[in-house]
Amino acid sequence: MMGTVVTYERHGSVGVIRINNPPVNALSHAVRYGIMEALATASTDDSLAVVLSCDGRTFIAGADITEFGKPPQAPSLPDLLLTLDNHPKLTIAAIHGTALGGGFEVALTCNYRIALATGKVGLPEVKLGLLPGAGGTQRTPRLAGLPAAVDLITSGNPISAQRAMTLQLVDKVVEDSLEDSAIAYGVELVEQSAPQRQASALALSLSAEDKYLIESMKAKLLKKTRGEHAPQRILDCLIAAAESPFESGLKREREEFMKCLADPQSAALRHMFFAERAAAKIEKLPKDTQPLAITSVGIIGAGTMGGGIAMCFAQAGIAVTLVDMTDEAVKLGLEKIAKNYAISEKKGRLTRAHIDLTMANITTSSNFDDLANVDMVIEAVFENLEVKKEVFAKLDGICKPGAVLASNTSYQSIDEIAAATMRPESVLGMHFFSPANVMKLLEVVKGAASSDAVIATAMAVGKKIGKVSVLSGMCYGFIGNRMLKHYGREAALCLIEGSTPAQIDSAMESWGMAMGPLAVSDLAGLDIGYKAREQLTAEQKGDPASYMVADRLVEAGRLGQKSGAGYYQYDPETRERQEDSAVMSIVTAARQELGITPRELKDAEIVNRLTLALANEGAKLLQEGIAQRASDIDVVYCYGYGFPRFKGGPMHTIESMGLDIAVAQINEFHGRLNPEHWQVAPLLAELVDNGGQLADYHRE
Ligand code: 3H9
Repeated sequence: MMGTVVTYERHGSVGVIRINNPPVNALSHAVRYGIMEALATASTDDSLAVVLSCDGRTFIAGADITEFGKPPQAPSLPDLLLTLDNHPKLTIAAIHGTALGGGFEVALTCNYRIALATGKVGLPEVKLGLLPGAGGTQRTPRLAGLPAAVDLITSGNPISAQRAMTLQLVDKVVEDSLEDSAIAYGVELVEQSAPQRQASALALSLSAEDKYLIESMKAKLLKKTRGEHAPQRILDCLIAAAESPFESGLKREREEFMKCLADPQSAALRHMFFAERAAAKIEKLPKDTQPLAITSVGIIGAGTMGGGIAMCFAQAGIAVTLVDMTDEAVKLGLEKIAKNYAISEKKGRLTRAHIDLTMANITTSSNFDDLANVDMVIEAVFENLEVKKEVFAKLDGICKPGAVLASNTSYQSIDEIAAATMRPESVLGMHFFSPANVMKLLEVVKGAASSDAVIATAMAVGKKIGKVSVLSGMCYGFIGNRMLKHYGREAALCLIEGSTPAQIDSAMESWGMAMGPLAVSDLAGLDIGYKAREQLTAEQKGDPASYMVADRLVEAGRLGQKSGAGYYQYDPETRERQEDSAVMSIVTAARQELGITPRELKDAEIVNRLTLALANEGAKLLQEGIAQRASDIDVVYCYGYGFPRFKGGPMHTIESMGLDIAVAQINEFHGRLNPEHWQVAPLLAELVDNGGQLADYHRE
């Protein structure tokens, strides 16, 4: 009965409602309907208690995210939970895997909760721009108290079953045999005449301390989750939980949930949820492709980048051999790693025992021959093609057959690097972002000869070390840096046309970017771009208006944060940036030299120019097949370049503004600004003509 996704069967005096909706038992319409039917059956049979449990790898992991935005189908989750809350029999949730979101709300509505010790519970809705919309904001504080509820719901992070028991969100934890234990627990509760405990009936009030906590959390979250709406709405619901009866609080929660659901921020965050998962998939990869086993890695270059990469692997339990030219260089590299870990220890993020174990995974050497037996090598030396080719030729003679040879280059040709070896099929790019131990993005760059197994291996290793990996085809700068060039150019042009560094950065930061483009340049070091331009011809450098100010700053000794000044002056203690009239003098002189009469630029023009420059180039990359799908580009920008996830990345941004509007704006820039910079990407024009969407575009 109940169809295949939900079944109901009797185990003596206990009825068991079992959900089987792989992969994560999400609360799709069929599941909600099935549970409703099963509850109806259980209410009329002679069972004394009802256990709700799940097949497969997890308890219900939440509402079915694919159903959001589609016409609602009864029963809604709130209606289902109303029935569950008022069920005549004693109800018990049996939790394994991850009881998340609506799934945990189902469990919280049951009278009792039993969990496997390995289980986790949480309310991650905030990560989707939502809030728990089926009583989670009202039941959690009633069971666990307001401070714990604030923490759980605003962070969205899951907690262990044990911790949940401490917080009274779970009543019993067992090591194994969950369903049998749940049935036995039901019998035991009935025998003890245990009450049908309803979280909705528990009292909650708002103490002066709670009020203070919520107010301070509001201010803290306003800063930390700058621009995001859901965290503030969550706190409003929690206040309502404490200040009003359950039914009114539930009504408030429903209203706020519906606001979140209709908010473009949630659409963007849900897009990112699926984008991250899609990015892991390699199109046209033969099904039988097996990633190679990677248990040891060699990293060449013990500088900031190589050291950061070494930390990622060591933390994942993979043996690392960190190699540099001299003993002194590797010693310095190792010291830097130890210093980074010491900071994490001081901040309470890592324990000394964990750090010691991690550091034990790293050995150092100044002899390349020590890489003879490693499964993978990642080269992180100076960004120079000739140097990289030399390194790879050397590795070719040393490494065992089948070892994966990866370059961490940000720009250089993987094909030329691969051609320096006799095994180009083993060579590819693995582009980490600085600081490599912090930034989540990994661009896996496929060379013309890279084998399927080698690509699959790099993607799998990326996942193992906690990165979000995105596959990129070969072009100068790959996905991220090729697009960045256009973003940086527009920032520089806005400055010289009449803006200031502070206006440009704060326009982008208010819009949601983690850091404005000129502040980022200061952080990275202005000398890097300067040196790169020195290698280029005047034609390759492009419009002098797009780099003259940056050149002049470097020539004046302003290299960015590292020299205490760049586009800004930096406080030596706090590193806080301050506007500097000396910069505007340089800008004014450059304007005069180029014959530019400054004009006033609106923040909206700055934001539009910078985001459209990114997206237009992104569309070109997509049509060229450099990116597999539009959402991969969004993942690159959100995880590698501080693009706000709640805007969903540059491609989602233009898709949601309307591609026709985006194209019209690019055409307006084409007419008014440098027309060479503003050529509509042919793909965008095609999609507008035939009413297509970026999200559906797949290159044949
Ligand atoms: C909510 O509950 C709102 C309520 O408060 C109120 C309602 C009124 N729906 O991540 P994985 C898919 S909001 C649909 O690779 P893992 C996923 O796309 C929801 N699909 O596995 C993937 O598909 P594919 C609150 C979902 O083992 C496949 O399942 N809940 C959902 O690494 C495997 O996923 C959440 O936010 C879903 N809810 O991690 C939890 N979840 O194979 C979201 C997953 O085609 N889920 N899929 O790419 C997760 O955090 C992780 O999936 C989980 C498993 C930890 C469960």
